[in-house]
Amino acid sequence: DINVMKDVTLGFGQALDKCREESQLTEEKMEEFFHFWSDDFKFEYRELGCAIQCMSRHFNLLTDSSRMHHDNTEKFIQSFPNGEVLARQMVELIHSCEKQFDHEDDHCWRILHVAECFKGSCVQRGIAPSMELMMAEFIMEAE
Ligand code: BOM
Repeated sequence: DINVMKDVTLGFGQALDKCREESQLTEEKMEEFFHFWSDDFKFEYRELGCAIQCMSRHFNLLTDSSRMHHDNTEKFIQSFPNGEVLARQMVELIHSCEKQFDHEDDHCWRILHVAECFKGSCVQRGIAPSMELMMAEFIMEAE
C-alpha cells in the first residue's frame, strides 16, 4: 500500500527540523524529507545520514549501537493507518540493508548507505510512494 509508505515518511519527516542543526544538514542539501523518494535524489552527503540518525533517535528507533530497534520500529510503522500491512516487511528490508553495511563504523555513513539500500528495495518491491503523491500530500498538510 503506497499510502502507508507516504504516511510513514511524512511522519518520520516531522523530525527533520529538530535534527537539522545538530546534523548540520542545510536546506540546500535537503529541502524537505519527502524528496527522499524522488528519482534524482542523491545519497552523497554524510550530514543526511547524521540527520536520519537523529530523526530515528527522536522516535526511539535505534539501539545503543545505532542499529534499528526492531520492536520500536515495527510499532512506529504500525502507528500509521494500515501500518500493520507494511511494518514487518519494512523492518526486514531495513535489517537486510543493515547487514550489508555492518562493516561501516561511521554511523552517519552507514545509515546513509542503509537508507539508500532501503529506498532501492522499496522501489524494487513496488512499495515506494510516487513523488506526485508525496508532493500533493505535503502541500495539503501545509495548507
Ligand atoms: O542501521 C540504522 C538504521 C537506520 C534506518 C534508516 C532507513 C530509513 C531511511 C529513511 C527513510 C524513511 C522512511 C520511512 C521511515 C521508516 C522507519
